[in-house]
Amino acid sequence: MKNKRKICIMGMGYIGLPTAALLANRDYQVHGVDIHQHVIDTINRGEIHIVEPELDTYVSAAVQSGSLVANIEPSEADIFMIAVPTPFHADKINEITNSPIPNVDYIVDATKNIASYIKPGNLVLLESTSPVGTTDMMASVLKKEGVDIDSIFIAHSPERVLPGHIMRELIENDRVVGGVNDESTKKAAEFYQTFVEGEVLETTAKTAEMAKLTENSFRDVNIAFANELSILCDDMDIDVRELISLANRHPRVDVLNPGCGVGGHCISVDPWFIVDSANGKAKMVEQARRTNDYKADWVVEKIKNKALQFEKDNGRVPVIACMGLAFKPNIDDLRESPAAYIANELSKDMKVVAIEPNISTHTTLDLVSVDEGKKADICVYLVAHREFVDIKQGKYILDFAGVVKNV
Ligand code: SAJ
Repeated sequence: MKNKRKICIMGMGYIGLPTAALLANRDYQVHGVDIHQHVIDTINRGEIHIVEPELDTYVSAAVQSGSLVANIEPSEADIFMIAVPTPFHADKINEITNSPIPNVDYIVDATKNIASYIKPGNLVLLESTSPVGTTDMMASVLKKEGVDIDSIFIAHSPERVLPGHIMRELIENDRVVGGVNDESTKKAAEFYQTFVEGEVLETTAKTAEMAKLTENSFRDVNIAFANELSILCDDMDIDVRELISLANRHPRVDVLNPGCGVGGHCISVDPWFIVDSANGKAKMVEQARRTNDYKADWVVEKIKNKALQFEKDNGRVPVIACMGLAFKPNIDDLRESPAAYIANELSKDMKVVAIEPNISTHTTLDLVSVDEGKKADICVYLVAHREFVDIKQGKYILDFAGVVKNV
């Protein structure tokens, strides 16, 4: 058997696991690391702990062939990849912009964890979406841990795959790669070229970091425009989806879809990384974030008003069915989900049932089936899951997800 290149991937989440499974099926020997023992056990059984089309097939094949092994500890490798979350600090706020502060502690911890396994000639990659300067910071952490950073290669290549299409996009998307120096950029680009069919675009680490934040902020700003339009149209009694489909017939206009807010661990988070470091200069990026967050509160108010109307008409408080909790259609991911936020807010003082076909339990909400949900007094569409199509229209239906046509 020929010698496979070894890769140690830190973080077996939405990016780390698909990447590990793909590479293990592409002639790499993969060592996957996670801090949760149940994640390790699940992967080593050839199973998955997240919902992502095709991922199960890749993981079970990789584990069966022995080319993917998960462990709580890192191991020696030719390539190290860090794909851990970058959340916010729970207890700190940027006082200039009154905005959340990115928390890169998981990156620092993962970097410290791999330090003693690194040997000259190794390539260390950061894939986590990160504030500008994080790759350089990672290099200084390695240096402090005693790694001779002049003898290794360090680069950032932000992941940019769309949940729901990860296995395809990992291969097909163009990839931005930026090293802490030219040699690192070259080494990292060579690695990505072994499995990426899109173009591998070389730049610096800082530009690569900012490119990723730019992509998600671009989308956030454009969704904020759609969400603002939906609020204006509601006042004007105009169907916003009809309006947008008409405006989009202009050859240079492409308005996105309004929804109940913006969620997920990417678009609702990453723009704050720009705001945090911009000293009040990232005005449009900041306003988009606030508009998209406000949309969820606006939806809560709309539902409460509908409930009052029901009570007036029927002399009793309604049961409200929240259709969808995930942050977008046809996934099980509830991270930063505006739909889950809305259902939780309503359940504080109203009778709420939740319908989320992609999960089986919820800690705070009462989950019922799609058919049960349809029997509720008020049906609120928060996410356009495929199970929700062809739903009846009615007086007590609110559609924030574009499920019901011409309500
Ligand atoms: N949304 C709308 N209206 C739209 C499109 C999306 O309200 O027209 C909402 C969704 O419902 C969801 C949120 O925006 O709540 C984000 O969904 P998304 O599908 O736009 O994006 P994500 O968060 O699943 O993935 C994004 C992608 N980035 C871009 O498209 C620029 C993906 O390529 C990134 O890899 C990913 O973030 C990431 O990991 O950063």
